[in-house]
Amino acid sequence: YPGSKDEQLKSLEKAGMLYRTRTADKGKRLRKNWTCVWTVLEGDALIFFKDSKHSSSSSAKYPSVLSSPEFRVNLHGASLSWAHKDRSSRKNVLELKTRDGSEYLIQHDLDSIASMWHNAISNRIGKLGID
Ligand code: I3P
Repeated sequence: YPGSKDEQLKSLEKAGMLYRTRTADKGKRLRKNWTCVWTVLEGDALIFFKDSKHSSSSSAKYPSVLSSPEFRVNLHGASLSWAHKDRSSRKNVLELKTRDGSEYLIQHDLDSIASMWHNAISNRIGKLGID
């Protein structure tokens, strides 16, 4: 019902195209592989979809061509910050670290869009944290 926690979380859902690379998997460093991915912030997760070909023009939150997400990142206990300049030569890079030691860089050339994701994800992490 309106005003409930579920309702509040739903109103904060975001989706869009982002550049993303994973830089660590449970503490193990990985070689960067920047990919443009359809990204959805939903509930306690940030979901990255593999196939972006048909997603940008779709108004659907989940592009219908996609069967399963590539990565579902659990935001419980995660931390998000603007990446230090030495982490990437790209602009507007966000660094997301999960509780299990995985790390992702997410990036968008437009300051406004990068800031929107920064605010939305930090907000979400904050809301999950006080449960
Ligand atoms: C990497 C690739 C990445 C770059 C990374 C390079 O080389 O050029 O785009 O990250 O820089 O190592 P390769 O394709 O050979 O793996 P940025 O675009 O984020 O700068 P890094 O080693 O400084 O992370």
